[in-house]
Parts: sequence; structure tokens; C-alpha cells
Amino acid sequence: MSIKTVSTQPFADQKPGTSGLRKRVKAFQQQNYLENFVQSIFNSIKGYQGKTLVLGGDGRYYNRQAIQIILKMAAANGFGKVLLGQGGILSTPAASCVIRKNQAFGGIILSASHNPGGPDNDFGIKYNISNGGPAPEKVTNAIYTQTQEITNYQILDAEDVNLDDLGTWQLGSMAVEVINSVADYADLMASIFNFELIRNFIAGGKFKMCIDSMHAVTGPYAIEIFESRLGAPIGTVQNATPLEDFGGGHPDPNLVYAHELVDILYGENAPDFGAASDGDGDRNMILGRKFFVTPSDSLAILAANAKLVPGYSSGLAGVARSMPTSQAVDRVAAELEIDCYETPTGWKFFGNLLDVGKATLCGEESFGTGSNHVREKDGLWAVLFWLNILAVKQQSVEEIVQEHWRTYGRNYYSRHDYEEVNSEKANTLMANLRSLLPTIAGKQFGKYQVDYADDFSYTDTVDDSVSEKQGIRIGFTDGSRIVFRLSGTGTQGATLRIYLESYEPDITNQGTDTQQALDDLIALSDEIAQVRQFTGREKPTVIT
Ligand code: VG1
Ligand code: CO
Repeated sequence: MSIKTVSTQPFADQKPGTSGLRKRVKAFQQQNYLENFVQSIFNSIKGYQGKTLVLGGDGRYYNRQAIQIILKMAAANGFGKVLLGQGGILSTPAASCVIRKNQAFGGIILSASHNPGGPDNDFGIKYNISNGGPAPEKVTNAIYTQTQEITNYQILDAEDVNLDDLGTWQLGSMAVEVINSVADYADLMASIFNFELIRNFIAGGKFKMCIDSMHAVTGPYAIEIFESRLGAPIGTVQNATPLEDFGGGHPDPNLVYAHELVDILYGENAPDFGAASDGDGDRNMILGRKFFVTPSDSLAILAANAKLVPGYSSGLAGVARSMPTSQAVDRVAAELEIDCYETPTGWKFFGNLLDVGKATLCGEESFGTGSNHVREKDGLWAVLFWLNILAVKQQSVEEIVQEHWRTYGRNYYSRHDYEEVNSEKANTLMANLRSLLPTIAGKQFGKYQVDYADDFSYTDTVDDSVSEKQGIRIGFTDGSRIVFRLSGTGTQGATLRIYLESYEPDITNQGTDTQQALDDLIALSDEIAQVRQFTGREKPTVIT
């Protein structure tokens, strides 16, 4: 087997976004496109010769082909070993778990998360560092620089590797060990949560639940954990076989795309609990019977009840949330007298806080929660956390949330997305908004007075790195906020995200419909940013 050096030329569009490089499958299928990016990862990291790389993906279309290419390139570039999820499957949190458990040098995860899959849809690739977490900006910037300078890549001239049978194969001087995709992750979950308690709770027969894997990667994990280890009835997990095109669906666990599960939880004889995960298994949606838990509330409730879970029984060191996430968790942190950190959007910004033990739980409004057990957000972990709390408290999901609001007040919260907007128009909207900031501070809009208006800039408290322009936020004196930012994960045009939040301490006003409660702020966001005018849209594409 010989190592081939192939000459190539840079592609201009290989800058990683919020979570790696995401493009249409067709873009990745261009000659040398994937190879360039992979070689650029290897060129930007040092000291991996003879070391171990973890590799796997969410099983979407092009996963298996990409894995063959990456294996041959890892071998040609001098890695000692690749730990590969069986069939090329590893959920994002499981990949993080495997990197940590094996003290691997790093990992490559193939996913475009909640974006649809299939030949005409999306694919993605992301590099994770030795702590198991997404590469920080200094690494992704270095990768990007390499993509712009690349002249050649190295690949082993070899037969394809058997991805499907457990065992160790030789690829040149590198070993490929095909591992069980689920076992290490399921063991980690069993070490954090009280499986015996949850098992008895489910076995009692009074409590019913439904888990939707949306034809994506969590299927095998959810079956092993909920049905095999926790004894939930067979069929508790639906849409459990990962498909290359996710059954033609959009594997995004929210009220819009997870409608199959929503119909069940809002239908007749609805179960007590429902949950869904996204394409790569790092997101979660939590539902009670005819009840939806806002992700920001979920984070706050997990933090407030963490002591009920064995893995967190000694308390939390601190919590962290992304800037646009609601401030519900801040109130819990204040009550617990622990620190609460506010970071830019994207899990990579939590890594340092978790590594040095400043934060134990982290979360994002985009259906992502996680903890220091891995360095990615973790969908099934959040589901288990809820089950553990439910089993201890013996209350319904709705009762738990309402009790939380009574104690801490309710943060009404919603995100309005305008998808596939013309990029130029979206950029103009943001530039215009930015130019208004100095004049907005202190201004009165109806009943709202602006407290602050800025473009969020973050200084990492551990390594002092600075990330600028992370979202425009307008805060009002009553604690309400409007945040505007452009998505860094979309593959078509621009996606404008508008995050809206208000705070209601009065129990008698906590039962309003969310969109109604945020009515004035929604109108105000349009007035200030001229959203309809710039986007040419009358309403958002998706409201969560
Ligand atoms: C979105 C979410 C962000 C999340 C990111 C990756 O990013 O808003 O909170 O971390 O997706 O999640 P953006 O830039 O499009 O707003 V995942 O499940 O796609 O790995
Ligand atoms: Co995801």
C-alpha cells in the first residue's frame, strides 16, 4: 500500500461555522473538496503521529464514503489508530464520550445535525479536540487558513475498510478498531443517573412515555438505554432506525418538525412524557402531556433539581448559557449562589468553563443542554435527567414547570427564524441595526425603555480569547430582551434569528400564550430592525 500525494487547489468557502463545515452533499462530492478540508485539519494540528483519532457520524447520506476517505487520509498522515463507530455511526455526544474515555488525540464527527440529509441535502464535518469538545475558534481559524493555502493532500492507496464488523483491521501502518457505537455512552449514562429508580418508575406501569429518534442517530442508543436497560416497553422508541435521508424528514426536535411526537403528546390518551432528538443526537425536546418545555426553562429546571440526580448530588460548581438563551437559569444560579456564565452561541465556548470546573451544567435555547460528563450538548442525557427528576418527584412535567415558575418567575421566550433570506439583505439589516445602536440606548419605545444596546463581545475567562460580533442585543429596563443574529449553520442564503424574552414574576400572569405574552416585543423588533422591509417577508419561517 503506497501513500499518494495529490495536488489540489483551495476552495474559497471552507470557513467553519457555529459547528464545523456544513454544505450541500453535492459540494462535498466535488473532487478534492472533503479531502482538502480533512488535510487542512491535519495540517493545523501538531503532535498526532502514532496517536488515536475517533471517527463517526450520524449516518446521513455520504457518511460511509466520507469515512473511507478520512480513514485512508488518517493512515497516510501518520495517525496510529482510528476508533470507528460500527457502521460509521457515532452520535455527537457519544463521539465526545469515546474521545475522553480513550484519551484520544481528537475526533472527526460527520454530521449536519438537524439539517435534512440525502443526495440533495446537507452534509457536515467537524473536528473535536482531546477534551472531547468542538475545536475552539483558534483551531477552526487555523483550519480555515490551511484551507486557503493548501496545495496537496496525502491519501493511502488501499482497499475500502470493513466498517460493519467489530474488530481491528490494518490500514497501512494504522489500525482501525471498529467499536460498539453505543456501549461506552450507555455505561456513562448509567454512571450518572439512578437507573434502578427510573427502571422501577417505568415498570410501575402508571408512567407512559414516547421517545422519537426521528430516523436519526439516537435510535440505537435510545433502544439500548430506554428499552433494554431501563425496561420500557418495546416500541417506546419510534423512528429508531437511522436512515440516510432521515425518512425524508427534518430531524430537528421542535414543535414544527417533530410533529409526529407532538401529535401523540397532544392527542387522546397521551403519554406522560415525550422526547425527541436531532440528527446527531445532541439536541432534545421535552414534552409533558399536552405540555411543551421551553429549552431555556429546561436548563433552569435541571439546574434547580440537579441535587436529585446521583451524578450531581454534591451540587453544581456553576452554570453557563449562550447569550440568546433566556435568563431563567440566571435566577436559579442566584438562588444557589453559584456563578452563571454567558457565552456566544455554539458549544465550543463552554469547553474551557467545563475543563477548569467553573461550570457543571450548560445550555442553549436551541434545544441543547449538557454537562461536564462530555464536552458536547447531549440529547439523551437531558431526557434521562428529566426521567430521574420525574421518578424522584412523582409529579407531572407540567406541575414541575409551573412550580418552577411560581418559585423563580416565568421567562416568556421565543425564537423567530427567517430562513433562506438573501444574504446581502440580511447583512444589510444587521449593519443597519448596528449603526443604530448608539442612538437606541436610553430610548423609550411605548412601555419599554432601553437599558443597553450592544453587539455582544465575549472574553473567555480562561484563555482571554475575544470573540466579537456575537449578536446584537437590546435590553430593556424591565429585564426584557430582543437579540438579533445570523445563523452560522445554514447552507442556503442567510438565516436571521430573532430571540425574544420577557420576565413575569406575577403568578397570576404566568398562564398567557407565549406569542401573545411577547406580542409587544415582536412588534418592537420589527419596528427597530425593519425586518419585514429588509427581508421582504411578512412572517418568520419557523417559530420555536
Ligand atoms: C445553531 C444553534 C446553536 C447550536 C448550533 C449547533 O447555530 O443556534 O445554539 O449550538 O446550531 O447545534 P446557529 O449559528 O445556526 O444559530 V447542532 O445540534 O446543529 O450541532
Ligand atoms: Co445537533
